[in-house]
Amino acid sequence: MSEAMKLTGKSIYVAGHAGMVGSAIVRRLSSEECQILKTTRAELDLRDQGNVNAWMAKHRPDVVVVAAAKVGGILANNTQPAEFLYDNLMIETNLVRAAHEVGVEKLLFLGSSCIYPKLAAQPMAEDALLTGALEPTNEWYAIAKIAGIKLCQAYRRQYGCEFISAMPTNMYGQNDNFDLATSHVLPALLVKVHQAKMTHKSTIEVWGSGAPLREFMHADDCADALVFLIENYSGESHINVGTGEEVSIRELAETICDVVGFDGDLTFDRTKPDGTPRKLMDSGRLRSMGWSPRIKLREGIEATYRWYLDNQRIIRS
Ligand code: GFB
Repeated sequence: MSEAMKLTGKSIYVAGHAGMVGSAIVRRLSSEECQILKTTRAELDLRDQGNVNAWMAKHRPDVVVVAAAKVGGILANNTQPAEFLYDNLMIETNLVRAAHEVGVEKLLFLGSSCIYPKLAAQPMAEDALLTGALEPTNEWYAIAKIAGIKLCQAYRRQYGCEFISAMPTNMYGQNDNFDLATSHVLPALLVKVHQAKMTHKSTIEVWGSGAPLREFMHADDCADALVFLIENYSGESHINVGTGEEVSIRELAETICDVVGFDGDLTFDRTKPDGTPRKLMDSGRLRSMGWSPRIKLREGIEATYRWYLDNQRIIRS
């Protein structure tokens, strides 16, 4: 850890501010006295190097948060490998290089727990990176995110840039993607269970065997950890951001049924992939710096369901 960075008076570019994590970061930063810079996809295509360079040269932010990414659940990752690799590589390389060119003070790059090998020892510590083969359903996304970590390390080593990386676990919360074909499991099951309740169905379909274990973190907890890292962490290693608690997909589905108030049965579609059998991160480094999560899974699911009910008309589904 280096000297703490104060965000007061800084201009902070949150790339990806409309997404689940980006919007949570913007909410979290609203309590700091800083200026938040945002760009919409229509204003600035982050895959376009020339436009990113020009935007960065004009606005010269003090801090950049790379929360923009092409993201999705297991099926989207498995069926759109080209975009998951290309879009993510372009977004991160354009932002990192442009940030260096204009002398950004600090940059935070966001990755994902899928950077670790499919069969990594659990819980997965930061040094498990590149010690084994990746999970095939998301290796395209994982390779792009590993390249992003390495890019930050390379600019730090060669040019002394204050570029750091954080690897959040599976996240959920408001502004998530609720489209059943492309979403992650938690929003997908919320929608399926809600629809089953409303249409008086007797079962809902869960993909895979229900046995995989996952660790879930509410986006607001994650945003708090990310701001903590910007303020307090400087180093070459990426930092894991997780809760340390895992549940099986079956248990998750049962909790969601309980929260929504649906007492039908679960059926398991085993033609769909399970993906990584277990994905629990060792977030000991972050804990030892003094940060801990606050939102329990059930409480976070309840809040997300309330948000979903209030925003059904405007959300992507
Ligand atoms: O959340 P999810 O799509 O992503 O799936 P991953 C987690 C588990 O939930 C898998 C099962 O075992 C799915 O088969 N599952 C059950 C479902 N029902 C459903 C459903 O209706 N929809 C979805 N989507 N899953 C992603 C990676 O992996 O995690 C990304 O592909 C990224 O690259 C992200 O790393 C955090 O946890 O398997």
